[in-house]
Amino acid sequence: MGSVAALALSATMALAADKTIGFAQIGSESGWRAAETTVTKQQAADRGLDLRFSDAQQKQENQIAAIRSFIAQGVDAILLAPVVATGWDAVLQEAKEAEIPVVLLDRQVDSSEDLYLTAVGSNLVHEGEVAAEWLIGAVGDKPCRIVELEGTTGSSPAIDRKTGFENTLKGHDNLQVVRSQTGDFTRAQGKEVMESFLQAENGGKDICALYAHNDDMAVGAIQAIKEAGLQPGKDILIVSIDGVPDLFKAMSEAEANATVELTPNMAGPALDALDAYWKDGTMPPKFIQTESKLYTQADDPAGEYDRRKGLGY
Ligand code: GZL
Repeated sequence: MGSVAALALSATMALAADKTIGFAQIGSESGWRAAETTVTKQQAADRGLDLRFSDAQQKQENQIAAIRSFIAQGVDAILLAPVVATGWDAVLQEAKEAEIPVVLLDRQVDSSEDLYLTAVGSNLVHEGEVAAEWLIGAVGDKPCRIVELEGTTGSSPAIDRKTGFENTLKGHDNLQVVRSQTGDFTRAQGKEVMESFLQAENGGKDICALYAHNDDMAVGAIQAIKEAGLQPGKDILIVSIDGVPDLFKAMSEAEANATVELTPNMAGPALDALDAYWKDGTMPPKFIQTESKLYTQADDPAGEYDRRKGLGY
């Protein structure tokens, strides 16, 4: 690295080195969430930042308490992955009054934009559209009864991924969502709800496809489908979102069909925006969008599994 670049890096490190960040994480409900935590801690360490971490066990009240604690500690910035979209106005107002910038990661809030510096995330509606477009292509004009495993009730991914999927199905009357229920983004609940869908739908014989708002619920559902004596990926097509290693493993065994990738590295763009803001007051855009890429069985799922399995999922 040239001396100028080294100087710039050390200047950034020096700038960041005395900064403290509070990270109010949702929990560890999915492989993707675990990877986001791993990557965020690494991104902070690479920048010489002091990261204080809180795991809210998927409870909003715990995240709010963590934010208040970070404010009391006088941190320089707060990262928040908001478990649900509503109920943040008061605590975000307190952070604003304490002049502590808040950056949202991977989910959105209904609060006014002036209560956070920026939000880093995917286009959640588009993810639902990509999943629906794949299924429309896979099914053609065959009748297809779809069951849907929704994410955490009231979370922006659950709301937006449902919207994108169902809007895209409009006009394709042969495809119909016949049952939809939350599995709270977890494998265990994905399996449990899928068992009830199978029971309600003639042992699963009347189900053509599963749309799961994340891969972990899909992996749980795959287990339930196999226990019901059916072949996931064949008897019941499976499309989901995240791109975690175990979904690629299932695809490599033809037990799943497609996933829309969600990068676990939301912290990189978030910390870059904070660096620029601290350096000279640069205001980032209110939304920094990450990529959404579709992977199917044609995209070397075994290789993708090998590439991803060590990345903290
Ligand atoms: C989406 C993110 C979701 C993941 C799930 O941006 O909030 O939360 O898709 C995780 O795996 O639980």
